[in-house]
Amino acid sequence: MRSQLEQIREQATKELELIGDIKELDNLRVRYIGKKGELTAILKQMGKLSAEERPVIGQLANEVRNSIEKAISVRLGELKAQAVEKQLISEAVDVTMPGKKPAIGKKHPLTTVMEEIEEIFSGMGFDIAEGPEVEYDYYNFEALNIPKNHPARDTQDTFYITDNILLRTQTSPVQIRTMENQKPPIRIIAPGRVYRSDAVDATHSPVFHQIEGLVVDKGITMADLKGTLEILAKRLYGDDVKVRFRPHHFPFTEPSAEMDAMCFSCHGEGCRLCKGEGWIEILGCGMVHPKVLKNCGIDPTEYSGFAFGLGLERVAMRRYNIDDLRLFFENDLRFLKQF
Ligand code: 2U9
Repeated sequence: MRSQLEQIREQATKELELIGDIKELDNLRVRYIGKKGELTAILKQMGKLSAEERPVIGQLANEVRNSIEKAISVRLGELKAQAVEKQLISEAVDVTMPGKKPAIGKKHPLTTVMEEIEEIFSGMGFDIAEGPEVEYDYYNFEALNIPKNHPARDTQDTFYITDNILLRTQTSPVQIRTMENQKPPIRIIAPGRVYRSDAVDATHSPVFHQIEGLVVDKGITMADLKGTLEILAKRLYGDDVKVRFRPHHFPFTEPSAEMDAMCFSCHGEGCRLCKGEGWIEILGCGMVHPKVLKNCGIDPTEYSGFAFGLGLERVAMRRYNIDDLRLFFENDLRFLKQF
């Protein structure tokens, strides 16, 4: 029995050296010192021994068990260290490698200018209102004092879905809807996409963007209109910009006007940029027509208002010196990356 025990110790020690992973190591432990292991099998035969031999062999068996346990734990430590080392090597990061620059997109120039104008009006206490691009004829034309046979329908020809549903030609329907649903005081801008049945060229597109504004309250006058729009011009083009208001006609405003800014390039002398005029047209505006207020259930004898509208593409073209409107919609990265 003594020699059997010695043999187990020798064999286990030899095998341990060959073991390559933790699972194999556990199998070995079960095989030698587990409940059904070789050492236990020998101890079960202790009954056959004499009373003198039993404590001696018992002590030896304990020694063998302890030494195998110790060797297993040493080997386990080695295997764990090896595994960590292997993982460290496989997961090593070469911090000297050049990094990969993430491809971060940019804002479209129209978005940048739109947000800038929204911010100017937010700063003056305006809310931003939105509405559907597919509209009823009533909201796009009729409520705005443009009945079926009005000549303005020619200049604002659009895409019809049915006889009375169309793609909006202006964002004005948003203001009509707001007036229907909200009591004055009203102070909103309506930015968004609009549609017209125009052929594409350097200055026309069947899809473009407008920002319109509406203020309705008691005692609103042309002075409020001029003051507000002059602030817009100064914020967009600098404090020294000079503006003028020229009489005009729109069916939905009375009186109506167009606001020009003195040419930034020639300061009124006349040059290529302003086509010899000395002035550049910025927007259209006017006092909301009493009929339009009435159409929305607002009493024109009690309330008055002003409105304005400007084309976003034209503002952005001036800002970035772009001479072809199509560039905004072609999504050519060589163009877009410049902003
Ligand atoms: C309501 C009442 C009045 C909005 C207005 C203009 C003048 C105007 C054009 C500028 C260039 C359109 O993009 S463009 O082609 N717009 O000149 N727009 S007053 O007047 C309104 C709007 C809503 C209820």
